[in-house]
Amino acid sequence: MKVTLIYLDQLSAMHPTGVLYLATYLHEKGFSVDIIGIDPKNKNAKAEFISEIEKSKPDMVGISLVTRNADRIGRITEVIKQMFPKCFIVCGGPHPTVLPELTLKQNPLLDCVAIGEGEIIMLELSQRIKDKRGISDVKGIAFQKQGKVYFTEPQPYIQNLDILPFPNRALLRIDITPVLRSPYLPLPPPQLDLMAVRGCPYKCSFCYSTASKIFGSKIRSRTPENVIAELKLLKKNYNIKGAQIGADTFTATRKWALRFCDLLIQEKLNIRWYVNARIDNVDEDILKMMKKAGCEVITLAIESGSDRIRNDVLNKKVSREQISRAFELANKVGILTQANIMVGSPTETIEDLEDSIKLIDLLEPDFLNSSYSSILPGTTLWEKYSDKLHFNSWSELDIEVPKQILHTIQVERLAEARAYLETNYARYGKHSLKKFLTKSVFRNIMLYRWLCYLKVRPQNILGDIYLFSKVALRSKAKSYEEYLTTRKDIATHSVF
Ligand code: B12
Ligand code: SF4
Repeated sequence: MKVTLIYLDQLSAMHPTGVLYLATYLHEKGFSVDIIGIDPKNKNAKAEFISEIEKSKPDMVGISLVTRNADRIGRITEVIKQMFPKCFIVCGGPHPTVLPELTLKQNPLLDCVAIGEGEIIMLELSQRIKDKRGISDVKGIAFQKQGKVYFTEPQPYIQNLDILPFPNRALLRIDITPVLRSPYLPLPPPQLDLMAVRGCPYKCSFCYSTASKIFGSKIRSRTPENVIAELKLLKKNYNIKGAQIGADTFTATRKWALRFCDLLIQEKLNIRWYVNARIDNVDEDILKMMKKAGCEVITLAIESGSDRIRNDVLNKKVSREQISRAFELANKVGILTQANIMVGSPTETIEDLEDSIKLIDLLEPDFLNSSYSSILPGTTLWEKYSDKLHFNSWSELDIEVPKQILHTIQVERLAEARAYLETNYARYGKHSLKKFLTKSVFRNIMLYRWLCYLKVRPQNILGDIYLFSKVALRSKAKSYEEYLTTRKDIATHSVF
């Protein structure tokens, strides 16, 4: 019995954690598993896919799907069914989880869709297919029969996440060096990411309820011991020096975070790490402990400098005071900060946008991640505003293509605001040189990173310098106002 899992994206920047979890779990349960990555940007993708699937000879295929790739599965299922008419095809991941019925209706060749956490669903489906039994009693799926969609009972979440084996990257059967040395994270290479926690109790309108439909609104953590064991294994297998500890909100369960840091200090693994945390649940003690345990960078999601947009529209529920305090404390303990900011949220005005820029200029984060404020299916924003969006295909709902935002502000103006912020605060931003000269933590992490590169890939140091000269030296303006005066073609008023 052969199961083939398909993931759509470039595999060179980060690994598909969900697919790796599914593949490893099935492999451990005795199934033969293949992973095929399809890079939609590759011109030869179709030919390469045909050759891969030919070699794979699957009895069952599982496709992992985010919304921006949802138009592609029609063609993928056609190829599979033409080559292997008896092959059972299931699709899971964020898109079918939030739009199960529509995914089935738009893709009649799918045998079923999986809703939410996938390990148990995949195992039960594989066992049924292997034993040639029906699937209608498998919990957590939806399927079509004579044009009608049927839902089974929800699949209960796995309560003890420690039962899951660590994602086995060898199953990817590709060279993982580019990921180990990716310039993506501000950490020393080799670096990898792992997922420590599942579930989120918050209700940010641009995300809720997608994340909670996948993993529930209750936080389920692996034990700190189990996460440390995975870090040790990654250290042994890949000699990692940097790690991203994935958790929707690392500090949300304070006791867990403290225990994790404590163990990491005892183990002396010498791994520098990076996490996301919510502004409203960091304090000095926990940040100090994190720093002591090797945390170098923390992402704090501000999303908007306008209180109205941040709290009333995006439902982030964090105050300006909490934001300032969180950045102040991180600076104090010596953890580098990365700010997440979104532009183009529904009802955003020029004044709101300028509030965001002013706040960022005030906080001076060490790194910055900017994006358009996406309205994606399954979210509260989607329920409220999707009828006002103008898009022709799912592929247009990509956070880098501003079709999934309401254009209350000219898109050029939004792009300029992002460019200004990125020019100043992204890793190779204008402020990097100042930070390199004045901030020892920033300097140390860059020097350490270059030291590691010297051993594994010296040409990357030149790459860093090139990026810095390209980004940071591009803008000469001292303030946003001055920056805008250099761009007279940009309208300075809201569209309505
Ligand atoms: C980390 C992350 C990333 C990382 C890495 C992703 C990775 N390692 O796989 C990066 C930065 C690369 C990324 C990129 C993007 N991301 Co992202 N990302 C996340 C985040 C925070 C966690 C994902 C993760 O690793 N989860 C851990 C694993 C274990 O879970 P999982 O992948 O969901 O898989 C489980 C289930 O979904 C299910 N499952 C998944 N696939 C399948 C397939 C089958 C057959 C079955 C049965 C089950 C199944 O079973 C898995 C195990 O339980 C989520 C938010 C969240 N909390 O889920 C957003 C999220 C998945 N991302 C999102 C988006 C929009 C994107 C981008 C499109 C953004 C962009 N334009 O660049 C790209 C798309 C990349 C891609 N092709 O998948 C959205 C998706 C929304 C949607 N409707 O599509 C999410 C849900 C955030 C949000 N709330 O809006 N992302
Ligand atoms: S954005 Fe983060 S905190 Fe907000 S609902 Fe999504 S996962 Fe939870």
